Amino acid sequence: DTSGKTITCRAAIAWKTGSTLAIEEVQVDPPKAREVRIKMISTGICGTDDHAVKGLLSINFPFIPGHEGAGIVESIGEGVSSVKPGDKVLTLAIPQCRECSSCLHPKGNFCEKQDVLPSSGLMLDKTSRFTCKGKKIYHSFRASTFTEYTVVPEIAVAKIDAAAPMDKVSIISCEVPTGYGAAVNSAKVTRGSTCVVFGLGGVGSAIVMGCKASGASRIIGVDINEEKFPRARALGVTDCLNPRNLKKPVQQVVMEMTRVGVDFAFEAIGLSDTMIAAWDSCHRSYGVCLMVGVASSNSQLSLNAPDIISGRTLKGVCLGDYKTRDCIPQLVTDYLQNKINIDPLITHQLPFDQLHKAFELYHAGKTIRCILLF
Ligand code: COD
Ligand code: ZN
Repeated sequence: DTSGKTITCRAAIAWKTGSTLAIEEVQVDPPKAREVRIKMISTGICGTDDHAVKGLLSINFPFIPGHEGAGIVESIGEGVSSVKPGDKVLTLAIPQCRECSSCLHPKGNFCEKQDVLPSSGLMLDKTSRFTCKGKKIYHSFRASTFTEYTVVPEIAVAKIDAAAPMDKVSIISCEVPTGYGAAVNSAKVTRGSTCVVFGLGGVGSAIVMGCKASGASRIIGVDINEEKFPRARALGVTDCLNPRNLKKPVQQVVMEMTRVGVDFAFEAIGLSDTMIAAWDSCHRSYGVCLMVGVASSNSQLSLNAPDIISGRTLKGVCLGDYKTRDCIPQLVTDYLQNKINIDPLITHQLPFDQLHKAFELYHAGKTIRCILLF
């Protein structure tokens, strides 16, 4: 029985900005009050983790990356009531405290207890549960899933169906709600509509799935990596555009293709230029532009101000606007009941110790999602 004891296990540490991850032996403290220690079973590699490791987000080093995780509760701290040891759970990059302004609002999901923007890398009591070679190691995004064991606040844990296949459902912790949810829940894509999706990586592919499931009749996919096109077409993309092979700005091409602009535009890259292109691709009166990509810290977005009056909607969205603990477990159940199929989003599965190979495949643009298995 490990409960109440420090666990020594393997974890990946980002020691400093831009350095490659190192798999190290770490000490994981027992969970304090209202915290949960989880034995990780699988974790996805999300674009946001790569951004974080490269130092593009405001985050403290050294830290243990990863936020898209599925695991089993190993032990719980005092006062934890929503999960117990042995439960299957997902980690949540955006918690749901059920007490703050966002949680109490009918629409809000960006809980005040989140630790993404900015990221302190600390638990709610402002301390860390990880040590390596005597040094304090920071957490990331209330999760840190590139480790055999992690500690997270209870408000950042979603209990899921006991029948969930744990080697796959980790992507329902982030990629699926972020992408699919942006289309079906935030934008509420309408039947017969025209959509454009900038970025056909993991999140963009999940957006395409959501547009297709909502009955969009035309889905334009934009990516600079044409290797992403066949898979995107299989998910429902009807037209593929590579901005690097166009003679005109991509938004102008989208305008010409649709004559009036799209009903729904999604940005899933995290760059200001593609955010502006998405905005400019929208119908100027009723178009809706959803910003899904996480941009680098301190980057700015500059839009033509007079144009805004025409009626378009610009909306940021995180995790599909889902109140995470309330809604994410249902996505797992929907998957088990064949209402959504996440399988096409998973292109690779590798053992945790092949983390470097997984990042190489990601950087080479070969993956939609690579899941690491513990
Ligand atoms: N033009 C067109 N396509 C581009 C460009 C460009 N200039 N640059 C890159 N791309 C393509 C790449 O070829 C790739 O196919 C795709 O964009 C990006 O996909 P991935 O697979 O690298 O990244 P994802 O899909 O895993 O991650 C998406 C984001 C990178 C947008 C990332 O910001 C993110 O994870 N957003 C989710 C935000 C969220 O809500 N997270 C929850 C809290 S962390
Ligand atoms: Zn909250």
